[in-house]
Amino acid sequence: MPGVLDEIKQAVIDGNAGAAKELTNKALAAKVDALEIFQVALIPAMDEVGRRMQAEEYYIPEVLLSARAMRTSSEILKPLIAGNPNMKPAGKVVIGTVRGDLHDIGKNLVAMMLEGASFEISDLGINVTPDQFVAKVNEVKPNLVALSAMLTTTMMGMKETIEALKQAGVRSSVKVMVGGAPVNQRFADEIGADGYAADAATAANLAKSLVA
Ligand code: B1M
Repeated sequence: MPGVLDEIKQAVIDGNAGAAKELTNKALAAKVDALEIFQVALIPAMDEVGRRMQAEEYYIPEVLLSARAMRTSSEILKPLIAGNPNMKPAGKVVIGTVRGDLHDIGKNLVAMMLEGASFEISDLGINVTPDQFVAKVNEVKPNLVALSAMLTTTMMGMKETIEALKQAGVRSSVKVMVGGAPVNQRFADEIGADGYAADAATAANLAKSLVA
């Protein structure tokens, strides 16, 4: 049923959560497989949103609307997909804004793009201490730890978190990705991160390549 899948994809790209919900239910009523909706409509839609963001055709409001539409549809699909052996998440990610830092808009965008790229997300929120990152890593055994910072005064929290992961003996079992306005590739290299992304769309692509 390619027509309705194209329509769902377009609804997500357009950021139309109402249409995404209605069309997802319509597709399910027509016996379209939930996994197929995910793989053929939702993931390609978020890929396109990422492309538009990088091309500066989409800005934050459009991305937030698309992410909300994607979530509306994926909340309907997730219970139907759970247990399907073909539904492999791209990987698990523990994400958070580092200690002392209360900014979360960019971090949330990154989390949404990663979710759109079919990563399983554990979002620790803001003001996350190195110990909290370590505890979550021990609990969920992620492939990737994603650290966000928006202040020059908090970016060293990324280094401290990497050190804490080393101390806890789990650094080699995860990749660490960093980002946020004051962060750049040089800083990422200096603190021993595995990757740096300048924006949410790049972060999703980087995450895919880091866990590949
Ligand atoms: Co604050 N703030 N703020 N602030 N704030 C900035 C960051 C600042 C640049 C403003 C300024 O002075 N021009 C400045 C930092 C200066 C510096 O350190 N160099 C600043 C300051 C100083 C402060 C306070 C200290 C102000 C005060 O109290 N005196 C205070 C600190 C509080 C704290 O954290 N302890 C503070 C507080 C706040 C609010 C709470 C009021 C609010 C945050 C609300 C919230 O997040 N829920 C706020 C806001 C909104 C901003 C600005 C205006 C906007 C930030 C934002 O959300 N941008 C910001 C100025 C600005 O940027 N114009 C500013 C939109 C967002 C989508 O972009 O976060 O950059 P961004 O995320 C991008 C990329 O950076 C990247 O992808 C995202 C999407 O493309 N990215 C990643 C982010 N994380 C990533 C992780 C990755 C990869 C990419 O991988 C893991």
